[in-house]
Amino acid sequence: MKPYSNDYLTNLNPATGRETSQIPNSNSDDVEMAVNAARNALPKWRELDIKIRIEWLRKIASALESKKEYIANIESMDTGKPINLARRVDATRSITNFEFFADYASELPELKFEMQDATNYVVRKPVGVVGLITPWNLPLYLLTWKIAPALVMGNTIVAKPSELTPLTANALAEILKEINFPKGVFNLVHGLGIDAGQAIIEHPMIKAISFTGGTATGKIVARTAATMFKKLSLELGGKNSTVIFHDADLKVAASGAAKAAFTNSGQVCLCGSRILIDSRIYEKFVTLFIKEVSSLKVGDPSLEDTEIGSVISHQHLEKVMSYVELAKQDGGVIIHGGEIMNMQSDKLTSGAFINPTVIENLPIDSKCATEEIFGPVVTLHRFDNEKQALAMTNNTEYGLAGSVWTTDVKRGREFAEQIESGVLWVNTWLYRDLRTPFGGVKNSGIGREGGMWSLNFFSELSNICVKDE
Ligand code: TXE
Repeated sequence: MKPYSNDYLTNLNPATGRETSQIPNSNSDDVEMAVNAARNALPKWRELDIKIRIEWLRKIASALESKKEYIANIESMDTGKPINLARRVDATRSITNFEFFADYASELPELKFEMQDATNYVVRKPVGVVGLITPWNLPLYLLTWKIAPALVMGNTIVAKPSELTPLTANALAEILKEINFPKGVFNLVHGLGIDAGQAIIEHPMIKAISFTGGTATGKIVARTAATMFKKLSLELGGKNSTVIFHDADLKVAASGAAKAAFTNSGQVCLCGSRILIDSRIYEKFVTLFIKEVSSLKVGDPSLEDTEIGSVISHQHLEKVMSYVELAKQDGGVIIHGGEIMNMQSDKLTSGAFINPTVIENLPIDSKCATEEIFGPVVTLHRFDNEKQALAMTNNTEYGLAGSVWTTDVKRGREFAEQIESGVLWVNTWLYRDLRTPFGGVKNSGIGREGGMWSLNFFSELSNICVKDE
């Protein structure tokens, strides 16, 4: 769609540095047009029987399924993540998001509360036109995680993906056209956060904002949306701990900790970027952990056996490497990686590759151990007892996720319950049941997504109390 500004942004493949596309640099005029389309489509869409909307979710899922390989390829191209990760995680979960909310919404219980002489009927209505703003790390996965519940609850949408990763959102919009999805129900706007993004946040007709991205941006979004009394869901940054107790199965824990640290080059808000290890098994664990990290294949994301691709951009690479430099100044000892990787193949010489980096000997309150780096960098820390481990785990301004590794699962669960975070795992990581509440506390955001929490966010509940005759 030609933007009013007639201005375009160049989109790059971060692994090769090559241009992949020109995307509209849309502004508030384009957002106005998108909101009008959403508003005009709302009456018909919201009046549809929910069963019809559920059928549409299933049609979208099967259309995505038929294009899964294409989706995986362009997601890998747009983000620099390995093709097998884009297929196994991003493309697969994007399809599952539609299937899950179709199933979940078809089992919605009727909400009724009986009194002695009256009955309360709870009616669920759509919010109206909703704004979805998403980041570059899991582009289609996080966008569809919002689209599916928003649609099934009868809302119409204005969505803006990150300007760094527009391709799969665009592909979804094309697919919706191909399956004759009702016009105006889903409206995609590309462009910068400060222009198109800000215009979405500010638009008075947009009644709810679901945002996933950085904490700093989350603050800006909240400032605007809160005073307009918009419903607001903020999924922000994280600085999550991986806690290794002395009785853990160290081989399993080392493999789990490496996955939690370096999946998607550490660019997942749930990544375990600070590893807290019982002193008694520190050396044994670190040896096993470094063996896992050294075996990770960093390379061309388009190759099936690549496990670590590029980071999202050179700008982000500079940010991540600035933390590595800082770590050295703070007395950190780099025991793996720590350098930008100059890839051999010509195709990748302009890519943004960082060798998975492991740093020890840093104080637990150092910047690298408490600020979100959002790259393939982890810090290792010792603890002598559970009390100390808990204090270390909770001493960040974030509160999103964490994992605990121990063969005493009762103790592991009790420890996890004391962590000030929203999403915790014991002896696993990123193992997800979509019915569960997902989200964080402190600077990791407000609200929860998933199952009933998503449906409640994207609907307004009214209670009708009827007195018995
Ligand atoms: O997020 P941004 P980015 C963290 C991580 C990362 C940082 C920045 O620390 O380094 O956030 O990542 C739009 N009004 N996470 O650049 O800048 C923007 O265009 C309205 C954690 O992705 O917050 C994009 O579409 N919108 C996170 C979206 O907000 C605005 C995952 C996110 O951009 C805006 C990704 C504005 N003023 C990054 N400014 C997680 N929790 O998963 C920007 N945007």
